Amino acid sequence: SIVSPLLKTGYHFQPPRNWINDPNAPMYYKGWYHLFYQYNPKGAVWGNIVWAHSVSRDLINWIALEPAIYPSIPSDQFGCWSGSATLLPDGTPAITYTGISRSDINYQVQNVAFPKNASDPLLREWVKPAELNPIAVPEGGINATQFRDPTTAWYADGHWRMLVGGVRGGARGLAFVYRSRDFRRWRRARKPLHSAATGMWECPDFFPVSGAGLENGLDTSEAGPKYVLKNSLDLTRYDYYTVGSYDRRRDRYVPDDPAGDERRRRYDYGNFYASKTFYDPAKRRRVLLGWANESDSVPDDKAKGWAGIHAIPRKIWLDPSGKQLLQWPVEEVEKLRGKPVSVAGKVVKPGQHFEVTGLATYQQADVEVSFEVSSLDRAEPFDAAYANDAQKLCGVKGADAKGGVGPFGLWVLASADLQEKTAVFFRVFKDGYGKPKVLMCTDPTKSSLSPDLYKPTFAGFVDTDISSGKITLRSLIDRSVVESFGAGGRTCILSRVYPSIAVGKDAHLYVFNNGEADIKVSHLTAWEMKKPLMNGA
Ligand code: DQQ
Repeated sequence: SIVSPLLKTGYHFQPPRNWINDPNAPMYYKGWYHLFYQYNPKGAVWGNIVWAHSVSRDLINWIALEPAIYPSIPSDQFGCWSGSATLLPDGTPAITYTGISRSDINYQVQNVAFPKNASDPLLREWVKPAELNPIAVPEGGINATQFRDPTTAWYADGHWRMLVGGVRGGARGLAFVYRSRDFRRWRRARKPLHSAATGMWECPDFFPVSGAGLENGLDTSEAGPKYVLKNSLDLTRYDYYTVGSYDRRRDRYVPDDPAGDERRRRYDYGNFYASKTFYDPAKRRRVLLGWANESDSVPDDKAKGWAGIHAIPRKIWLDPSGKQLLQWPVEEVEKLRGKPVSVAGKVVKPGQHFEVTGLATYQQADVEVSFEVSSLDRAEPFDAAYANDAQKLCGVKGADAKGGVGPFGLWVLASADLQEKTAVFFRVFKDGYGKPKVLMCTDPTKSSLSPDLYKPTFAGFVDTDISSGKITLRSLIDRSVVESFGAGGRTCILSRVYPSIAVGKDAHLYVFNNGEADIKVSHLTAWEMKKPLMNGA
């Protein structure tokens, strides 16, 4: 293989081998975090899907258990696809998930499973009551091949509700609402919770959030001042969300922004899909988990023997503006921080860069930087043609394209000769009214000399006030993944890269400035990251 086995991530969630995709049914139960995930026990490509199962005390150290949900009844005999957990009023969990009941057309139905022994905090065994399953079938004209991924249910006014993703007329993505009094018999509501002209919705997620700027999470059944609806668009393979209101009587959701479904945001502007949140009562927070696919080739995945990781769990809450979410790696990841090095008050002149030194390697590191731009005067004019396409803009103006204010940021997983480097950076423009517009990018076009890699440039705009000149960046570097949080988690970008030289001790870290304005690194700290327990790997 051209891709080195040394690129296997260390502190991002993954099993020792084989294919993984969506996180399923995350929950906190009797002192343990449970995470199930779509898994192929037989290889490093998608197929033979079962629910693998891991448990953790801290969302960072993981212990692998036996697969929990696997084909065993007629209504899941050809696959156990994604689903969610709901904690019932007596404290026991229920899992709802999609089963494939016919192999010829991937016929999809929804099933329910309960713990065999609810007093086992590890929830090792699950039963699927024959008299209940399937709990929902694609009746009434529903497209049976596009009907999946039940959400965590919530309770209101005497009824449970849960969503199932689907599509109408081939083009209108939607979230069906199912209601139940007893969590056993479910009935579809006539109208979906919401729909939009986006194509199929996979893995919907719907949850209340506390008021603007409040960090505490809400249980899925609590009434929130605001709600978030997320769906994973099969067409683009990205996760989108809107913030809005939920009418509990009518079971309808309305985005706050009238153009909400067109102006929807992404959790992550990089490689991040099929995500799901859960409420963590232990720390009163809502946590987001997501899947990041590989971007090397399928033959490489087979040769490596593994494919797919999960992003670092992120705490999420509503931004003070109320318009978007903020995301931040769960605080527990900081337990992995080893030796730090710091830089303070260092100015980077136009066209200059410097290396951050002092750690043995920068292949697994947590880096936090505060930048200060000397002046915004030289910001380039913003071309409104890119208003809805940050990624295209960054494709045109990559890390090496000289600018006014920026591009400035980090070169991570860089070789000493800079032949290989992944750039994570900002670039500031000025719109027609002279208002600064901030772009955040990850440019992996120089990340590897290896052939046959998919190296998309990823980018998002950052809704932050940069008039003071200040902006922060955090990057979690883990061998073949770079997960970055701009401006305190306003814009996030996860990117997979596969360096061929910038591996092991040859992975370096630099700060660069390709703009015309001086940039000051007010503070930078980089920590070596230790390896947690990772499913026995
Ligand atoms: N992955 C599952 C589906 C889901 C898709 C199958 C999203 O349930 O729609 O592995 O990645």
